[in-house]
Amino acid sequence: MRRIETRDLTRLELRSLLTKPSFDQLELGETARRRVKELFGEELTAAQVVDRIVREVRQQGDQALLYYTRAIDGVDLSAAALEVSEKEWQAAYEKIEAPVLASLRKAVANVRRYHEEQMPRSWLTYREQGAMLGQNCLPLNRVGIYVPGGTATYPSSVVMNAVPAVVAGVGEIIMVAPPARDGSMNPYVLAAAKEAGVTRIFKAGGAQAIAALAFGTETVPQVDKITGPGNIFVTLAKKAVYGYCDIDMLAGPSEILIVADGTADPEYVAADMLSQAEHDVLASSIVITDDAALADQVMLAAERQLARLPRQEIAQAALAKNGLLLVAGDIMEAMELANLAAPEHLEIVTAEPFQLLPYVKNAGAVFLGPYSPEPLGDYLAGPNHVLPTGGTARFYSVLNVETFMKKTSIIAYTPEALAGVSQDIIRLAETEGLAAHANAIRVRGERLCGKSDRV
Ligand code: HSO
Ligand code: ZN
Repeated sequence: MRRIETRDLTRLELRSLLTKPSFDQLELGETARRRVKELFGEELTAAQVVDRIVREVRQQGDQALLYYTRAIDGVDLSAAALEVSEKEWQAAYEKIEAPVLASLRKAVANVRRYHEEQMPRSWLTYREQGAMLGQNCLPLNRVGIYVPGGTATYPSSVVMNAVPAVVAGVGEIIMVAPPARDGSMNPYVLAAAKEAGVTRIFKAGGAQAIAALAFGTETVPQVDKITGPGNIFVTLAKKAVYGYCDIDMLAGPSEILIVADGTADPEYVAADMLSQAEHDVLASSIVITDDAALADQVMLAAERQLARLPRQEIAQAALAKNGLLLVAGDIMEAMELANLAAPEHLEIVTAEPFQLLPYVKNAGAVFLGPYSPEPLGDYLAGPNHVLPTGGTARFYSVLNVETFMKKTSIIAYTPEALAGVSQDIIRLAETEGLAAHANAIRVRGERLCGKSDRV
């Protein structure tokens, strides 16, 4: 982990240190490259692999989906076995511990309660002469949720994706997740899906699952929007199908940025840094402080705590690559740099954290004070943990109820109200050379003002 004083760096150096778009890392590692060559018989980039898979699933449906499930996940399924049966789903409850189920239920309840507050309202209002204008907020009809496999199989993410969709009133929530080699699904993920309100689950992962959701196959229904994080193939596939259906965002590795002053406990700060570092070797954990001694203490505490972690190797690699202790001139400079980084998670651990809140311009989620550690938000507080990464908090929002809704505007004019604006519309239409537009107003002229000036 590096320790740097901001006064030793130029503005440009600071910027490049703090802003690393996740999509720059969308390249294949050595093993993946070898696997691609085996599978396709030639060297392809990740984007080329995804283009091919998406095209084939779009054209051949189940056949291509099952082929890639066999070739990539090593599971030979029939079309009939793609969907998780109700019996298989229920059996998950026998495999999980009662206290885990109880905690899951608590998480679902908190997440639901929080998201209910976000529900947008439809509205209708009056304008001059009886005109009415409004906006209807409608849920999407059917959405797809992607759940990754491997070491990133998180039941909590199932809850975070599905519950806002349920609150929004989405008709059907289709979940996809890659099956294990023996064709089974993670029982915690299945139970979380049931508790959260998922409608159907299919055993499919990777770009092939995203394509199946976007275009539909004989077995997998087509959805209006796909949410949920995934690996490089999933992320590129979401990019490729965007426009055919909607997507939430392009998710990258987890990030935490902690703004701390001398009042912060270095053990807490180090623990919170490690909580994100253990997600992924590409995760980023940054502390910005105005107290040089705190930076030194955090460094020592992180080393000590790291040695005791089961996922030590991952966390250590993450800290070595993207771990950073920045010593700033004062706390306002720290806030400015935090906004530049636009982190997924921003913790403010200072004497008066609320006083700094108005200065937060770019962050997925903000955690205030020493008793709001990031994992509280990951699991239980209620706000969503699907957040913008890679600096995209500059323009993306956290996943929320409106992610699963769309808005339709409503216009209802009376003859008097239309008469009042006819001349303006005609003038604007004619300025654009659109005579038929102008005429749609003119033909109503007789009724509107008692005189006929139809074309
Ligand atoms: N911190 C992750 C979400 C997560 N953490 C799931 C634990 N489980 C999002 O950046
Ligand atoms: Zn986490």
